[in-house]
Amino acid sequence: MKEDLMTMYNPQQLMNLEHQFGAHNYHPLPVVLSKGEGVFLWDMNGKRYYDFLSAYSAVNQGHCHPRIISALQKQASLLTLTSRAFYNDKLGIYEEYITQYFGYDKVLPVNTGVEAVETALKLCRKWAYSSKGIEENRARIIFVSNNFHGRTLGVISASTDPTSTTGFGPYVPGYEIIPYNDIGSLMDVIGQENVAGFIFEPIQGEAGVIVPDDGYISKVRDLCTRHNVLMIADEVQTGVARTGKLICCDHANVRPDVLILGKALSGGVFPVSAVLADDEIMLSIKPGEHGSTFGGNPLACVVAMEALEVVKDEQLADNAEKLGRIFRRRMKEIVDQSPLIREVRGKGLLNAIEINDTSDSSTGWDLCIKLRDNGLLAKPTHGNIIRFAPPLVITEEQLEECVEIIARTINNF
Ligand code: IF1
Repeated sequence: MKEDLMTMYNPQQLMNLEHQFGAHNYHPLPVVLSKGEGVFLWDMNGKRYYDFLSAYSAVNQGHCHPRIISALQKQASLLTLTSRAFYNDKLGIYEEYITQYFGYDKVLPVNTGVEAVETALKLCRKWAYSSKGIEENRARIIFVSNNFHGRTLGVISASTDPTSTTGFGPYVPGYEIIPYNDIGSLMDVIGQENVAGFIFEPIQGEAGVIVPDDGYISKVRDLCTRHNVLMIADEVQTGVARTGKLICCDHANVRPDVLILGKALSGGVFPVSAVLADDEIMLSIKPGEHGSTFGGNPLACVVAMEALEVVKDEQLADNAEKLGRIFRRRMKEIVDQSPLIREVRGKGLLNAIEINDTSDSSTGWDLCIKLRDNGLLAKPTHGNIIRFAPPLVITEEQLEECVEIIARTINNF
C-alpha cells in the first residue's frame, strides 16, 4: 500500500501535501529529492545534483555511506532501544570509543544538536554551583552575538536574531551577549562575579561562515583558564572533520572544557549528539538529574562508531583541508572577475560566498535556483550569503566540476 501511495504522487503534489498538512516553519528550495549516494542527490525525475549543503554538515561522510548503513541495518534487527533504565551491550563500548577519539574523560549522549547544547548549559550551571561555588541561581553564561545553537527556548533566549526570538518570550535568564571575535569584550566581563561559562561556535555557521581572527580562540582559552570559566565549544556544525581538522578548535591547538557534537556524528543516518568533558565537570550531574529516552541507544552507538571510523579511515579531515584550499583559491578567481560576489571565506569544506547585495535581497535565493537548474544544490543562510559545504568525500575532480558549475552560474546571472 505505502509503496503504491508513494509512486502515485508527482513532485508538485508532494510539495502541496507538505503545504497542506505540514507546519510552515520552513521555506525549502523547490526540489523534491528521493535518493542520495556520496556527494550526489537525485530528484524524483532522476535528475542528479551535487549536494553542497550536506544537510548543514550532517552528511560529511556522504549520503548513505555503505559502511554506516550496514552497521545501522545489522543493529536495527538486533536491538534499537532499551532506555537508560537498563544497560545495553553497546553503550559502554561507544562511550570508551568516543571519549578516547576526542580525548575527554566522559561523554553524555543525547540526540539532537540543540539537546546537546542544552545539556552543556545545564552542566555548566551545575558545575558553577557545585564546584566553582557560585551562589545558586546566580550563574551567568556568556554568549556571542549572531550565535546559532538551535531552536529551543533555552538557546533562543541568547539569540540576537529577531527571527529566532520574536514572539517566543519570556526568555531564560542568566545569559549575557558580547560581540563575536572581540577578545576585549570578553576580558571586560569574564573576571566579574558569577561568570560560569563562555559558549561559542569556532566558526559561526548560520551567521554566514564567520571565521574569527587567528588567535581569538587561543585567547579565549587563556582567559577561561585564568578565570576558571568553562570554555564551551559548540562544534555541532564545525566538528567531525568539516573544517579540515577533527574539531575546529584543533586549528588553534585549543581543548575546550566542554565539547558539543552532533550532526555528522552519525553521518546523517540517525540523530546522534554528545557532550564531552572531564570528570571534574561531567560528574557535577548525578543519577536522575538529566537524561533522554533515546540518549545512548544501542542503534545510535553503533551508527556513531562506524561514522567516526569512516572519518578516520577515509582521512576526511585531510581531504577537507586540501580541497577547501583549492575551492577558496578557485572561488577567489571568480570573485576577482565578478562584480556580483564580494568575498569567499571559510575553513576546510565549510565555505561561503558573500554577494554584493543587502542581506534582505533575494539574490542569494535566485542564485541558488539557478545553481539547482545547473545541477548543484546550495541554500543561502541570509539573503546575500550562500554556504558551500559538500560532503567531505568529494574528490578533486568532482570539486573542479562544481567550481565550473558555480562559475558558469554566476557569470550567466
Ligand atoms: C534547521 C541553521 C545551520 C548548529 C549549531 C546547534 C545546532 C545547529 C552550530 C542545533 C543546527 C542546523 C539547524 C537546521 C539548519 C542548520 C543551521 F541554519 F539552522 F543555523 F547549520 F547553520 N549548534 N544547525 O548549526 O542542532 O538541534 O538542529 O540538531 O533547519 O534548523 P539541531
